[in-house]
Amino acid sequence: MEQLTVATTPIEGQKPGTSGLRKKTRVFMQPHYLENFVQAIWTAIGGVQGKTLVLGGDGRYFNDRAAQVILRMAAAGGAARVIVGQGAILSTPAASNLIRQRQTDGGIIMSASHNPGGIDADFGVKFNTPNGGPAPEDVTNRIYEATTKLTAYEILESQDIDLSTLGETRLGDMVVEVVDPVVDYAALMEQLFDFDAIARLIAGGFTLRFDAMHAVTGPYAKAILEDRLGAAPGSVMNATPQPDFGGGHPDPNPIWAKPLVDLVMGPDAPDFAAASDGDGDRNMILGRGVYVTPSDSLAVLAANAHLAPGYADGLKGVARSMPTSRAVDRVAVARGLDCYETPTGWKFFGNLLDAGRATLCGEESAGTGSDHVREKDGLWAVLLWLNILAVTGRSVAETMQTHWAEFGRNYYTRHDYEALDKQLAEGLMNGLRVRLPDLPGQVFAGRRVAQADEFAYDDPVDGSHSAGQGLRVVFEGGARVVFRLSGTGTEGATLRVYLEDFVDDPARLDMAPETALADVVAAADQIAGIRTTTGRDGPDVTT
Ligand code: VG1
Ligand code: CO
Repeated sequence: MEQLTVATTPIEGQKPGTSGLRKKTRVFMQPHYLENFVQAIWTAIGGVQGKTLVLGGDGRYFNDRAAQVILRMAAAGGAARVIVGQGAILSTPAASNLIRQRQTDGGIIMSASHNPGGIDADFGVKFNTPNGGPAPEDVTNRIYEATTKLTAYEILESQDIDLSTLGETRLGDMVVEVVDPVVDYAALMEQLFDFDAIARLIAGGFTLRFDAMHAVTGPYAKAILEDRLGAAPGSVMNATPQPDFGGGHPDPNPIWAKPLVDLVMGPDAPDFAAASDGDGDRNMILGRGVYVTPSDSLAVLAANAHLAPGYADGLKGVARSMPTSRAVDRVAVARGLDCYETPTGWKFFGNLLDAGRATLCGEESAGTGSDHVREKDGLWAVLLWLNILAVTGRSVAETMQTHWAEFGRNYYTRHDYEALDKQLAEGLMNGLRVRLPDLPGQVFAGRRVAQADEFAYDDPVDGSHSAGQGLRVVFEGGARVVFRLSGTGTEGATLRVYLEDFVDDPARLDMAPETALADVVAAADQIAGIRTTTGRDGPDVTT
């Protein structure tokens, strides 16, 4: 086998966003594109000589080809071993688990998460550090810097490696170890949760549905929910991963998982339903007649996690991303827990988890997780919910009523304006940024602004500073609007508007969120001039 040094030049725009580098698949398929980025990762981590890495992805189009390239480049860089999920498949949390469990030097996850897959859709590559978590900003900055200076990359010339058979093979001097993607992850779940209690609940007639959305969690959910916990065959829907996710967006929210939401709102509703995303790190929780907003789900899990064996000793603290509703803060206050507010993106939770300051973390974008891995974890959230329901004997609806009665309710919704012209979206944000100091005291749609600022984060563990993390406007009485541009989109710009209001009047806990938040929505539009600037009548996606 020959080792090649291929001359290349820097490719513009290889800057990792909220979660790795995401681009159109065809962009990734351009000559040198993937290779350049992988070489930049190697540079940023001081090379891969003698190192052990984990590799896997969500199975989307180009996953298999990219895996072969990454393996050849790891071998060329002198890596000792790469642990690969069979078929180059690993869910993001399973990859995080393997990186930690096998004490590796990190790993590469091939995914564009909830973005659609296919040759005309999206692809992505992300590096995770030895703690199992997404590379923090200093590493992603180094990766980006390396992409701007590349002159060559190293790759081994070889035939494709067979990734369909479990066991060890060699690529040059490097060992390629193909592992079952599900086994270790399922074993971890069994340690954290009372599988017997959940199995008894299900045996007693409790029904559930899990929508894998033709994405990576199908095999995981079937193995755990159906095979181990006894859910009826077929409880896991859309269970076979497909390179284009069946043509849909593998995004577990009421828009893209509408059939599941319709099911729980209809006459044949199961007791519990859930969905996960392309790479298995997100979750949506539903019960008969109810959709649980992700921010509420985080709060419920924080309030009840001690009911599961893995968390029986209580929580060290909780953390949420800034735009996530402050429902979990109320639980933290009531239970005497530290509560951290971080920028958007799981990479910001890593230090808090490593330092033992937080046990549970969550984001409004349907991400919840704990210190069991260093990624958010969709199936984990589903199992924690099931464990809690098994212990309390309550339905999902009763769980929410009980929670709101105790802690009050943070009504919450997010409005996304997608594929906006980039300059226009940046102009809107810049215009608003300069007006922030003038907002306090002004009244919009009957709401008086108490405070307005741009969020920045000082990491309490390593002291790193992250600026420009979203514009927030807080109103008297506790309502809040946050404006942010997405860092995962691959087309133009996506404006996210996060809307929240707190209510603890027992008579007002049962409103429709769009009613409860109507004037906050109106205030947000007046403040930012969204309709006039974008020319849009309303958001493309409401979650
Ligand atoms: C979005 C979400 C963020 C999440 C990120 C990655 O980022 O808002 O909360 O961590 O996606 O999730 P942005 O920058 O587009 O708002 V995943 O499941 O796509 O890896
Ligand atoms: Co994801």
